[in-house]
Amino acid sequence: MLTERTLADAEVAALGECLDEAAMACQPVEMFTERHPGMQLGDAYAIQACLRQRMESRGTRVTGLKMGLTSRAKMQQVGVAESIHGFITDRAAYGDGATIPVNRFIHPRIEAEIAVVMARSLGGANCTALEAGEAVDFVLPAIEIIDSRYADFRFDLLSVVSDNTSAAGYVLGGHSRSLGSIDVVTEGVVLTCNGEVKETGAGAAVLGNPLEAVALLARQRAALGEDIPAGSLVLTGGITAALPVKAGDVVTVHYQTLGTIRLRFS
Ligand code: OOG
Ligand code: MG
Repeated sequence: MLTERTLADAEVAALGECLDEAAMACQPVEMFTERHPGMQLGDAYAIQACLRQRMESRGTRVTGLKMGLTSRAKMQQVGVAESIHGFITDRAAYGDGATIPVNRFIHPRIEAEIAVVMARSLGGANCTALEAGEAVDFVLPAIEIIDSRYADFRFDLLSVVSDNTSAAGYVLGGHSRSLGSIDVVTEGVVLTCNGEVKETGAGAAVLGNPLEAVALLARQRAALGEDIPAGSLVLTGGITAALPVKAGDVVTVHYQTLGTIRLRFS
């Protein structure tokens, strides 16, 4: 249940503050679920909402939403087998071809993702992939930069939801395409680092169809009394395992029809 809660508001606020400060200081914190054994998924989403309020109060604008742990490769990599969602912001957006200092993060990893922009709002407890497709304006290739605020990138379901699903940055690039002109299920992706192929996959890795991830996002938002607003950018989740990056790395993600995104880390 996404709304079930046991923590007091003051505890939720304190945990939100702890994660917010960890991200700003680039200092990892210990996972806190052991200290709150009765904590529920609703508490974790409440801590995430608190983080969002703190960022918005500093002038950060939410640009969209992201799904996480929507592919088997991702679930196996972090040992959490449930799809989750978080939010993304204007301060975390980088341009294609950017050079990004790794010292802005604790232990960054990159992910190849298919992104969509919503033409209209989408909601509903029974939202389907078909309805999701009808609400999509266009499709874009994306790289997400994730950076867990927990030591050693180790967490459980409630910790990672609280930590805004490790969201830390994103890059859009390539070409935008209408849904009718691309098959997001068979869209292939090749991720390279320093000229070496590191990961390969296809859109189908994401819940069988990235539009299933958009529909699941709508259902999860509905459970929280929210929708996916019109105009939102939605990252549908990493297709392959995430790749850790270090200073000096040059990474590219080639999409079969959506084009290529390049990044350098310094
Ligand atoms: C959680 C975030 C997962 C994705 O695309 O699966 C995520 C993590 O792996 O740290 O963004
Ligand atoms: Mg991701």
